[in-house]
Amino acid sequence: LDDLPTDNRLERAGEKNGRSDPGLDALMFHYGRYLLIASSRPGSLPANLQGLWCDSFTPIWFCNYTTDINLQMNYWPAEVCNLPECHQPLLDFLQRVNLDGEQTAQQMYGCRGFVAHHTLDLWADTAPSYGVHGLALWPTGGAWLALHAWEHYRFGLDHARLKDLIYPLLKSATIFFLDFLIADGTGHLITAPSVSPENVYRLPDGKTARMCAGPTMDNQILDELFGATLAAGRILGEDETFLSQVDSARSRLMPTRISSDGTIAEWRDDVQAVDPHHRHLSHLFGLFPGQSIDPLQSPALADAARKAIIQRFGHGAGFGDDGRGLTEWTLAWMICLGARLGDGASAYDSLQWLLKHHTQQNLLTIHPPFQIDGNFGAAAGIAEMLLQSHDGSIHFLPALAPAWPDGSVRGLRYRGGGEIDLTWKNGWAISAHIRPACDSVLHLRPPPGQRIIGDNPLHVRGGQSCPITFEKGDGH
Ligand code: FUC
Repeated sequence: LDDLPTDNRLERAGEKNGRSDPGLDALMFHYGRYLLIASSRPGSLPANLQGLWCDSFTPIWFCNYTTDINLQMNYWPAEVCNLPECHQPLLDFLQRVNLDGEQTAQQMYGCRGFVAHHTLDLWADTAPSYGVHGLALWPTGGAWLALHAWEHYRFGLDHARLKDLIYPLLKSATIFFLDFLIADGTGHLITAPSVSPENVYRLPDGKTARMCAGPTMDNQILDELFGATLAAGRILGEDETFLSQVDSARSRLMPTRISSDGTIAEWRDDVQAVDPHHRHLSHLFGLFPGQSIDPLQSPALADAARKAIIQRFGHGAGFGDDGRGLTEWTLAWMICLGARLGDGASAYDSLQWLLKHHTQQNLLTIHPPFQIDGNFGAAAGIAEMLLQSHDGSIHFLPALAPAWPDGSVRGLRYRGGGEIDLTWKNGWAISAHIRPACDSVLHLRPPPGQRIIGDNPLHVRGGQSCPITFEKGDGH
C-alpha cells in the first residue's frame, strides 16, 4: 500500500468498514513527529492551534494557546517520541506565563504564586479571556502546564534544569493553590470558582451553569501537581517546611468519585451534563495524561473511566454512528485513554475514526476547521499503545492494536532516561533493546500474556545497550 498516494490510502481506510492499513497509521505517527520538529524548535514560540501553518490574520480562536487541552496535547508526543528539544519552546514560554501569572494571581485573587486560565496568547496573558461567562474562569491551566516541565525532567533526568527552572515553576504553581483552595465543609480542599472545562450542567431548577466548585479535573490535576512538587523538592533536598504543607494539602484534596451511574463523576455533586456527548473528557485527566486512574492500581476507577467514555461516545468504532461530540482532539485523547486502559482495539478504533472523519488529504487533522492538536495527540497515542512508563515500570506493548500483528518501533523514550527499540510478530513481543542514559534499576512489565526471560528488575549500565527477550506465559 506504500505505493498508493496518501489521498487514496485515506479514502480506502475511510470506506464503509474501513480496511486496515498499518502503514497509514505509521505514517500518521511519523507525520506527527515531523510536524512537531517543523513547528516547535528551540528559540521559537510554542506550536499554536495550527502549529505554525495559519493562513489568516484573523484565524479561528485567534490562533491562541487554549490551555484546557489543546496546547498540552500539542506537546504530548514530545518526550515519549524522542523530541525533548521540541518541548523547549513550551518550557521557555512557561517562564513568561509564570511572570504574568504572578500578577494575575495577586490582582485577581490576592494569592501568591502564578495562575493561568483557559487561554494564553502570544504575550502569555494569563487573565481570563473571552469575558467572564464562566468558561474562562478556570484557574488550573497553569498547573497542568507546569506538569509538562515535570514530565520533561522525568524523561531526561536533567538535575541542573530541575533545580534552576522546573522546581521553581512547580513551586510557584503549587503556592498559588495553597492560597487559593478553600475548605468545602467536609474536610476537603477544593477550587472555587472553577469550571469543568467548557462543559455545562443542569441545576435543580432546570437552569444551566458552567461555574462550579471542586470539579474532578481540578482535583486530579492538583493531586499530580502537588505530587510532582513533592517529588522534585525531595530530589533537591529543599524546602522541608513548604513540602510538608504541600503534603498535608494533598492529603485533603477531594479523591476522584464514581457517580451513581457507575461513571467517573465530572462534578462534585451528581449533576447531569446538558450535552451528554460533550467533546471534553476533563474528568478522565487522571487516566491520561495523569496517572491516578490505572487498571492495575485502581481497577474500580479504571472501569468507571471506561464507562464514562462509553456513555459519552458509545462503543468502539460505532461511536453512536453519527460521531456526535467528537472532534479531532477528542479522538486523539481517546486513543491515549484506550491505550492506558490496555484496550488496543478501542484505541485503534479512535485512530481510525480520526482518519476517516477528521483528517484532510494532506493528513492535517480538522476540528473542523484545521487544528493541529489531533496530529500531535495521535502520535502520542500510538506511542502510548506501544510503550508506557508512567507508573515506575516500563510496560511493553500495553495496548497493541489487533490490526498491527507484526511491527517494530525504534527510539521511544521511557521515564527514567533511556530509549527502547521493540519488535513484535503475530501480536507477540519478540525482543527489545534498552539504551539507558544512566545506571538504573528498571522494572519491566511484559505485554499481557507474556513473560520476560531474564532478570526483572533489571540493573542496567548507562550508555550500554541491553537486550530483552519475551516468551508466552503469564507474569514476569
Ligand atoms: C477549546 C475546545 C474547542 C477548540 C478550541 C480551540 O475551546 O473546546 O473544541 O478546540 O479550544
